[in-house]
Amino acid sequence: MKFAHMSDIHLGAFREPIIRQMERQAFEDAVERCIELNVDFVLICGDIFHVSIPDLSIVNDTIRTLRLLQSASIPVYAIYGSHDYTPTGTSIIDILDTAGILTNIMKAKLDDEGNVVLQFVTDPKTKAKLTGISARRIGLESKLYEKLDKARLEAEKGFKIFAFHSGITELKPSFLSEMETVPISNFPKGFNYYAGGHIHVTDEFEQPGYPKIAFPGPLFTGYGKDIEDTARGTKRGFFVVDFEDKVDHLEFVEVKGFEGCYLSYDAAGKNSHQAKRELSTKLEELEANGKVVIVRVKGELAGGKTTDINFVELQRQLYTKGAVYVQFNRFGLSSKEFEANKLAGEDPVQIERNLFRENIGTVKVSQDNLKGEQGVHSAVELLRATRDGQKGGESKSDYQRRILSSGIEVLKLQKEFKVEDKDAR
Ligand SMILES: [Mn+2]
Repeated sequence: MKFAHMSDIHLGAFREPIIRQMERQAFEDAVERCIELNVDFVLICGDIFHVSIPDLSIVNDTIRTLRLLQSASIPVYAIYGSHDYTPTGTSIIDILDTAGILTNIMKAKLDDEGNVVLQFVTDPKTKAKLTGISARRIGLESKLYEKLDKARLEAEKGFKIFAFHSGITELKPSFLSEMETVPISNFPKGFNYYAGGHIHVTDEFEQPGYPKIAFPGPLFTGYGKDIEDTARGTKRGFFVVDFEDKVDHLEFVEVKGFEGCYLSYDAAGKNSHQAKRELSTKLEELEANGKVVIVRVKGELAGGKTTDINFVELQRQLYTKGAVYVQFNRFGLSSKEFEANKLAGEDPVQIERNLFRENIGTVKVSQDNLKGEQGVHSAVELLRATRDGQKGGESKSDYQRRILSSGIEVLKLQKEFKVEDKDAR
């Protein structure tokens, strides 16, 4: 018996049509591989979509792809990720669950003492038992782990899979040191397989009491750093897990989303015009045809402004050479003469958090949850809530109401604040 374990597909992460097409194709390729490999079921551990209410065209394509599995009688099990979870309202994952396209395996209840009791979903064919914990608002799922009735889960017999969408404190990669994580001891022991999501690095681990913990990493790419890593040769894909009464074998199945090409250029000590000329020469030497080209430019210019380097022109140069998509990563570029507003960090969440952290002291409010580190949290969450754009077909007033209520929820203002509902009157 075998199942596929994938996560962090991030459908809809890119705006550019060409990358969007690759993203869609990568997911379709993955599904087709699952069918060829004759897996018994597919488990997706969160972030299927990049946002909780994606564009309908993306939903439509995704359903079409997932229907291929349905036609092949391969069930799909899933949990929410941090991206496709919504604190208010209904997530697209709920809709797919209701439509029978996939099964959300997080079935949680609270008992009288406030403990979190999880139910198992049994796969009809293999009798594998699945349960897990979806991601919640940043860090909130760690509270669920603390209140988890582990003994009940541990007592259950059979082949058991625990799905989660969180980092594990003991297994956190160094570049994600800022990320909130859950200590391994808060996971129930003795499951046969711990199916992870959220960490965008492919890896597998063994810990005492936790025989196999695996993160497939993004199937395609989610953030800027992902696409850079892929362009540099990091393999993307998913795991296929062979099992009987325990895991026999774990195999990584590669899904090639695109051919990549990467250049890192250090402008340190050059003036802006030298840097521009040199960079242009180096780009000319790249084999860019048919490839996704990622260029990282860093270092402190000895003279001139960073804006003297015309990146639009350099981009055009690569497109002329046949590149399918070009991205310049230049947050590491600065100038001795002109101090640009520069923010350090690898992933967007970290950059945003650093920016809020630098400025939280200037915010004068009475609520404790808006001050200090908690205020930083609230700000990150509020930004995430308000970033969600108006959907096709959603009226302006519905959109305003949705964003307003997400904002109120994030800032924990429900009790003191009433939404004016002009249309309802
Ligand atoms: Mn993700």
